[in-house]
Amino acid sequence: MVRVAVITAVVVLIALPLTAQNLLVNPGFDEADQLDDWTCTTTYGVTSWSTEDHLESTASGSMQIDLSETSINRLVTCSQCVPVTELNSYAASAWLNWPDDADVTQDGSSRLSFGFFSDAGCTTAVEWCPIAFAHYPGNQLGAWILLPTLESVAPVGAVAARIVITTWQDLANEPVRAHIDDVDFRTTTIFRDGFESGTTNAWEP
Ligand SMILES: [Ca+2]
Repeated sequence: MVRVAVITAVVVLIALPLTAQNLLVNPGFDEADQLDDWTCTTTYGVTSWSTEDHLESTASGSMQIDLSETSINRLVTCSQCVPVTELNSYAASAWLNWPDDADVTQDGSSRLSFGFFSDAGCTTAVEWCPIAFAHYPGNQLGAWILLPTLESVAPVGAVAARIVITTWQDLANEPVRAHIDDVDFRTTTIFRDGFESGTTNAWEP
């Protein structure tokens, strides 16, 4: 009986897909009152930590973005710079919620994007990738939505990528609030041999 159980366990382990690790730090905003490792720039906007969690966990929260009604050109951009390997493919996704809150009118947009850079500090861009948009009206209030997953291959010379979430107000004098949670950026390349080395050593006959 024990032997059967061991064999079953081995089969299950073999059947599990290989998954790469999320390269972002603090992607789920698990610690209260902190947005550590995210770099945010704001134009008449405010970022804060919220108890609202994508999975309704009491042990985690999200990033809250507030755009006030009293100014123009309101915008918040938050990003992280992480190392990548050239010619590997990468995918990015994020969850967003426009809360159904009487304090905000909600007429805003948010976009997810990422770009590849030739330096570890993400200052010299090599290539920017397609963008995923969310917009209210258009999305359901108070519901978490998954922004469309973006995928792209790191070009030759890329050593880092910057993952960027930008949220802005579409109409003046209408305050906007958004929650961002469970941002994900990881390689989708499990095995790659582009035969750059001049050998086929990675392949078995
Ligand atoms: Ca969370």
